[in-house]
Formats: sequence, structure tokens, C-alpha cells
Amino acid sequence: MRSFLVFSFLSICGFHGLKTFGSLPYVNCFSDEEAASKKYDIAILGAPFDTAVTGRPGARYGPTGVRVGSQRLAGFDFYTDEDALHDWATIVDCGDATLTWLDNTVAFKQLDKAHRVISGRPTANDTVAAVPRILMLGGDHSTTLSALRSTYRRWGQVSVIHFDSHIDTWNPDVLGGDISRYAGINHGTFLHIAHEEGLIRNTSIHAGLRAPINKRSDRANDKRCGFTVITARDIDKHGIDWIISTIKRRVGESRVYISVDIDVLDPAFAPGTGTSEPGGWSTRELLTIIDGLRGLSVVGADVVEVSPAYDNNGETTVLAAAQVGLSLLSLMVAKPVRD
Ligand SMILES: *[C@@H]1O[C@H](CO)[C@@H](O)[C@H](O)[C@H]1NC(C)=O
Ligand SMILES: *[C@@H]1O[C@H](CO)[C@@H](O)[C@H](O)[C@H]1NC(C)=O
Ligand SMILES: [Mn+2]
Repeated sequence: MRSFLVFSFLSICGFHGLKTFGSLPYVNCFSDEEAASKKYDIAILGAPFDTAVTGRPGARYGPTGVRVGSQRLAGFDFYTDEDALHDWATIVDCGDATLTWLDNTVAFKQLDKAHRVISGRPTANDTVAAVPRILMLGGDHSTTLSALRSTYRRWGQVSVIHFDSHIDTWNPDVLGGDISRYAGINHGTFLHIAHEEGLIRNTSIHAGLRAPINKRSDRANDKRCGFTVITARDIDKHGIDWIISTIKRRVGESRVYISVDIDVLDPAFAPGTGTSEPGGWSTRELLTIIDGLRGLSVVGADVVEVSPAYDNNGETTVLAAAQVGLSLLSLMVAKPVRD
């Protein structure tokens, strides 16, 4: 009896075993045999890659950092009274994709394949979900391109809700591509490329923007790529409810991919990232906005650009990123999406 109590206590708190996101079970989703017997509806996938950055490197340690920050995520949410990690959906942690740090072209192919394989498995609860959805832990922001290629394959074009301080729709001619084609795919151009590849809808939206653009024409190009803009300071002018309703109106009934670059937060709340921009949202503001998106058909999501080497002793950034990850999972659990 006593050992049972000890065991059951340990199984709801995070300080045991190897570190997975929220102490979810680890499944080797890359193994056909294992995935056939351990089915899932939602998968956590780490993308430890940071060789396409324009600022400080280090986001390859992001997935590990976010898992460390997630150790105490457990139980019923104070606001929704729901335990998203243990609801109808079987959620597992697939660990990290194997990605080379020596050749980005090869790494993107590896990550494309990881997304394709993991989203191609049968679901656990096939009365509710036909295709497994993925929450990716980055990695620099270019990893989102592979995720969008995968959601396009499974669900068609998606509206992207892009939380970031930067636009990330730069034309490769403006950012990197004047050096080589290889250099043109980076963490500031992946949304431009996603548009060129026809992966995203023209009902996409940025939220939290504030970083300077390189050229005035970047704005027109951003619009051409399918985006409108909510700036960081719009929160002071219009408030949180306006931000939530503006995002919802923009994406309408379409399927949605939510990408959260942790640098959308003010550096005071998330110092552990590569391209910090002062004047961002607080962690509480961001969580309230994401939680306000309940009801949208979220078919994929990520938290990226977490760079634990620049975090502080209190682990502010990885704690925030883990909480954001839980909010994103909660959106997926709240709204099952059939094929
Ligand atoms: C699937 O989800 C439905 C809806 O929440 C639930 O009633 C059912 O028990 C689940 N089935 C399995 C096998 O988990
Ligand atoms: C998106 O493109 C379609 C045509 O493909 C067009 O009818 C529609 O007005 C566009 N919507 C927006 C919000 O730009
Ligand atoms: Mn970004």
C-alpha cells in the first residue's frame, strides 16, 4: 500500500524518470513497431537546430530547456478547471528529431521526414482524431517551415497565427539570399518561403511585432505573403480582448497553425533567446491571449527560439515556454479536428 502511494504520487509530479515534456510518456515515434502499439493523438517533437540564425545561436538546446521548464506542469488548470495532459487525447513525447548541425539542407530534409512520419501514424482515439497533431519544441524559427510542410500535406493550407517580435517573411533577396541560395533559407525568411510553397493562407496574422524592418518594401511583401499585423503596443491602445477578437476574425473558420517565437515576450520575461527586442508582452498577457483562442481548429503548433544559455538562474524563459506549450496543447485538446 505504501509503495503504491509513493508511486502514484510520483507519477503526477515531474521529478522522476527521464525528462519528457510535462512528464508525458516517451514513445519512439520513429519506430514502426513501437508506434503501432503505443498510439497517440498529439505528439511533442523536439527540433534541436540553430544553424539558420541571424543573431545569437543556442536554440538547439531549446527542446531540452523547455522539458526542464515543464517539470511541474501537472493537474487541473486554475482557469479552465481542465487537465489537458490527461483528457481524451493521448499525448506523448517523441523526443528529438535527429538533425545534422553541419548542413542545413540535409537537416531540413531530416526534419521534414520526422514531421511526415510522426503525423502519419494511426491515432489512439480514432473516433475523435484521424491525424496526430504535433507540438514542436524548437529550435530556431526556420524549423517551422518543416512543420508547415507537414500540416499542408495532412490538412491543406493553414492560417498562421505568428507570435513574434519580427516579421519572418523577409524575402531571401533581402536576408541571406544575396550570398547563396543555401543562406536564403533562415529564421527570418521561412514564412516567405512557406508562402512561395503555397503552404499558408492569405488569412494569416502576426501578433506582438515591434522589431525594425530592413526596407519599407518589407511591409508590402509581408502583406503579399498573406499577413496582417498586431503590434506589441496595440495591447496598450486596444487591450487584450481586441487582440483575441482580431486574431479570431482574421483566421475565421480556417485551420490554424500557431507558432510562438519566445522573443514575442519582453526580454525581462524571456532573456533566453537569440534576437531579443525590448518592449514586448508579459508572460501573463501572452498566456491570456493564447487561452483566448479556444475554439479555433489548431492543427499544429510550436514554441521556438528558446536558447537556455542566455536564461537566468530562475529559468524564467524555459518556464514561460513550457507554460506556453501547455496552453497550445490545451487548445488542441479543446477542439478536436477531423480530417
Ligand atoms: C475518445 O474520446 C471520446 C471523447 O472525449 C471519449 O468519450 C472516449 O472515451 C475516448 N476513447 C478512448 C479510447 O480513449
Ligand atoms: C485571399 O485570396 C483569395 C483568392 O485566392 C481572395 O478571394 C481573398 O479576398 C483573399 N483574402 C484576403 C484576406 O486577402
Ligand atoms: Mn521568429
